[in-house]
Amino acid sequence: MIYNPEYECMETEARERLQLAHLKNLVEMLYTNVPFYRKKMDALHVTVRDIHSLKDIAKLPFTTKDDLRDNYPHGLLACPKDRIVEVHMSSGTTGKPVVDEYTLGDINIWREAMARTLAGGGCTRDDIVQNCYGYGLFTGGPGAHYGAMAIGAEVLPMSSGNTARQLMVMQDFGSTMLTCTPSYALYMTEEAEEAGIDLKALPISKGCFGAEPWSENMRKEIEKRYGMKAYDIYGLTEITGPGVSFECEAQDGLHVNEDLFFPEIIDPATGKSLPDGEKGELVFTTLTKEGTPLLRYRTRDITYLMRGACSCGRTTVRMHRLFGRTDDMLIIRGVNVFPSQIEQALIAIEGSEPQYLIVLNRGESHLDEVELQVEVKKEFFGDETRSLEALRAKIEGVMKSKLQIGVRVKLVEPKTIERSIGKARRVIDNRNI
Ligand code: DLL
Repeated sequence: MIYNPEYECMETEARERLQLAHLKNLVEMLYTNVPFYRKKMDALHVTVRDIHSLKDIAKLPFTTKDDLRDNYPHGLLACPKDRIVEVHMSSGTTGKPVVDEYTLGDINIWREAMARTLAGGGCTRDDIVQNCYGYGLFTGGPGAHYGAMAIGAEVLPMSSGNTARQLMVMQDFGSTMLTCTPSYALYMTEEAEEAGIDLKALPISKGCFGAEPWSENMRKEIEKRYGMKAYDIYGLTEITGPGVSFECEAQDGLHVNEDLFFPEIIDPATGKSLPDGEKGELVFTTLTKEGTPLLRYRTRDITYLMRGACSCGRTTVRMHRLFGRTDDMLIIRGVNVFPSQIEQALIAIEGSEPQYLIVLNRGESHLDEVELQVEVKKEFFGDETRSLEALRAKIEGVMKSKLQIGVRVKLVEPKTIERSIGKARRVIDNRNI
C-alpha cells in the first residue's frame, strides 16, 4: 500500500520544484534564526539569493556530528523554545548526546514519514503492530508508534526486552506485524523455539527492521523462522529518527522520503558531490523541520542513490542498503557506541589504564555480546583479588550507565593489549553480520 501517493508518486519535476521552494525557505529561516548557520553562511559568502536550483545546495555549508556536540543542548534551535513538544537523543562521539528537538509540526512530519515507511512494509489499518523498538530517548519506539497510529493500525507499545512477555502477547493478541531491531527479531525466534512456540503458525506475517546493520542472510533467516516478509527501514535521530527511508515490496533499495529529507552523496574525503550510482557518504538536509532543522548533515553512512521507476509505483529516489560507515561508530544491540566514549570513561576510573580492546560476538542467541578488555595499572595488579573484582564491577557499572548496554569486563595485566604505531586497533568484531 502507498500511504501518500500524492507525494510518493509525484512527477520528478513537480517534486524538484517543491524541494527547491522548501530549501529556499529553510536557508532563509536558518540564516535569520540560528547564529551558528549565519556564521557558516557568511564565511562562505552564500545567501538564499545564491540558491537558484537544487544543484546550488553544494554552495551551502555542511553540518557535522561535532557541530551538534559543540552546540549541545539548544544551540541549533531554530524556533522559540516554547514551541518544542518532544526531545530525543542518541550517543555522540564523546560524553554529550546528539539531540533532536521537535515542534508539533515536526512530530506530524515524523508521523507522516513513518506511516509511509510502515505502509511500505504492508501495514494497513487492519494490522496489529507489536512495537518492540525501545521507548524513551531512542527514536525507534515512538517513531514506529506514531506511524502505526497514523495508518490506523492497533499498536502494542511493548518496548524492547522481556521476551517471554513479548511472545505471550504475540500469541494472545494475534500481532500481525513486528517492529524491532533485526537482531532482537532473531533472538525472539530462539526463545520461541525453546518455549515450544511455532512462530510460523501465528498471524505475524511482516516486519520493519532497522537501527543497525543487517545482511541479506539475516533477512532470509528472519523470514524463514517467522514465515514473514522482512523490510529494511533507515533513519537517524539527527534527521528525525526512523522514517527517512524504507523498502517497499520490490525490496530494491530504500525509498527516501525526499520531499521531507533531501539526500546527497559526497566524497567523504573532499566533500564534493558524487553522481547517482556512486558510493559515498550520505548527507541529508531536512526540508520542512522547524525545531532543529539541519543543513547538509553528514551522516557518515555509506551508500549510493538510484533513480528511475520502481515497480511499486513510487517515484522517490532510492538508496542502497547501507555498506558501512566512514567512522568507527559501532551499533551494539541497536545502541550507537563510539570507542572514544569508552576511552573517556576509563580515564576517569582510578586503577584502569585507557588501554582497552572491545571484542564483539554474536552468540547462539543472535544478540550482541561485548567483552571489554581493560588493562589494570601495575600497582593495582599485585592487589588482592577482592579489589580487582571491585574494579571490574565498577567499570561494568560505569559502562552500563555511560553506554546504556551491558558489557562484560575482563581485566588484563599491564602491557598485554597490543600496542600499535599507527591507528590503535580498539575493536575486534566477530559478529559476521
Ligand atoms: O537508529 C533510528 C532508527 C530507529 C532507524 C528504528 C530504524 C529503525 P540512531 O540511534 O540515531 O537512530 O542511529 C542512526 O543507525 O546513522 C546508521 O548508521 C544506523 N542505522 C539505522 N538504520 C539502519 C539500517 C536510529 N536499516 C544510525 N541499516 C544510522 C543499517 C542503520 N544501519
